[in-house]
Amino acid sequence: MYFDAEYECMSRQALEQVQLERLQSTLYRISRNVPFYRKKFEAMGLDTGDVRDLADLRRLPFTTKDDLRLNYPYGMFAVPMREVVRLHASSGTTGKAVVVGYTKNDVRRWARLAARVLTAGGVTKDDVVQIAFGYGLFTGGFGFHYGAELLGASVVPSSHGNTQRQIQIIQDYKTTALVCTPGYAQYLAKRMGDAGVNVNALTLRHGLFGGETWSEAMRTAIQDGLKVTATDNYGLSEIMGPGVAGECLERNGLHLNEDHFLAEIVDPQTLEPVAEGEVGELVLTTLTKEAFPMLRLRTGDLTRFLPGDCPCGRTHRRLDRIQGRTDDMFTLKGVNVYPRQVENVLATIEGIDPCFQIVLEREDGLDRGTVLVEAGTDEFFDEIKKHQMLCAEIHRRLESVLGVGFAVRIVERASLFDGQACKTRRVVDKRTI
Ligand code: DLL
Repeated sequence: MYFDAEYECMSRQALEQVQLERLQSTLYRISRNVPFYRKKFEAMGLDTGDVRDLADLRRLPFTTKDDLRLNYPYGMFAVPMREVVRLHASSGTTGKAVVVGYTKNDVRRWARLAARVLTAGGVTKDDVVQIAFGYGLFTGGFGFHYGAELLGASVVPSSHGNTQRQIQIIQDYKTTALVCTPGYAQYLAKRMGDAGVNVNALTLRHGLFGGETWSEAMRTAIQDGLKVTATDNYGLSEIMGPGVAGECLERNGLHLNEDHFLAEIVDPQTLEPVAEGEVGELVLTTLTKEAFPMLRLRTGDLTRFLPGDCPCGRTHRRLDRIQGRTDDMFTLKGVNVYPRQVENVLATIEGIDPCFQIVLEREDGLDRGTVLVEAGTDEFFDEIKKHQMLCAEIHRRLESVLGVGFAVRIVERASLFDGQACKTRRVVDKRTI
């Protein structure tokens, strides 16, 4: 089953023609409307009209997350605000988020691409789709919501959290498709097991999971635990949100929606393309985005193109699972976190030293993050009341900036910092996936 057979199963030749036309029109628009790109083109002596071949993409400048930070909030928008109908945001590399905008057409296309991913994962109009991604600035909830509605499925916008209620909804509303992070799916399976829920009696059939790294072992555990087909899907706010790439029921890699996004895999050091099939940094160019077009965005995600055709009939190339990051970003419960954001928050708080460590653990399928910080003085460490208040304050500030909660532990002076430098690794990820 395809949502958009004409495009999803296009011949390579026809696809490349569509890509080139869309790239040219994107370049024309951004060179007129986005000063950031116009200046770059001028500095490189590049006339966008000279891009006559997809291979010319390599002559175009990259966009980095720092570029987005410097253009906060609306500097990269290619349309006036009166044409923007939706805003979302995701973590930037420091305290500032990356704000992304959508025109009416962008929202419409986004729904179509999310519908493609849902269809590829087995969802039809007959499904009851429970979306347990956060609804808000995060793109996961709304992105899938509009896609599932467009398909004609019955959408349950349960949003994230409140696991007991999620389980009750699965049982009572007869959910057939579950959409959330793989970590949360695993946790749901565990909680259902603990509560003695008979999973075989549930109506669940399909699970579509994304937003964070996972593994084949986790796929097997979720498929067994929830009795669903578990497919991976990938996306990022800067490019659109979910709907960029998704697995079909063959579960052998993520079909990239190549008629809307051009992908390159480059060596993160040299920025040259890696050899076919090798792992490198995924670089994406949007071909149809109006409000927030991106040229050669360095995603920071490491992956590779998978060889061969897929038996499903889709001709779009497949990406392997995301295998890691080129930078120190990590995801906790699907939320992206940069250690520099934590550092920036801690720097605003008195009574602690700047050295910190983030410990990530997974217990019973549920991810937990703890921030260890050093007390500023010894006396302080002994005053329990003050100590608790400080922990609560750090927790509150971190949660409000990062959008995800961390436990906070204040540790004795000099346990992390030796007077010269931090003695410990900043992020200790003990989660096994
Ligand atoms: O996570 C969009 C999304 C929502 C995708 C729901 C899929 C499902 P951001 O918050 O901007 O957007 O985070 C994007 O998350 O660069 C990856 O590092 C990571 N990520 C997203 N999907 C996957 C995945 C959404 N399937 C960042 N596997 C990306 C591994 C993923 N990492």
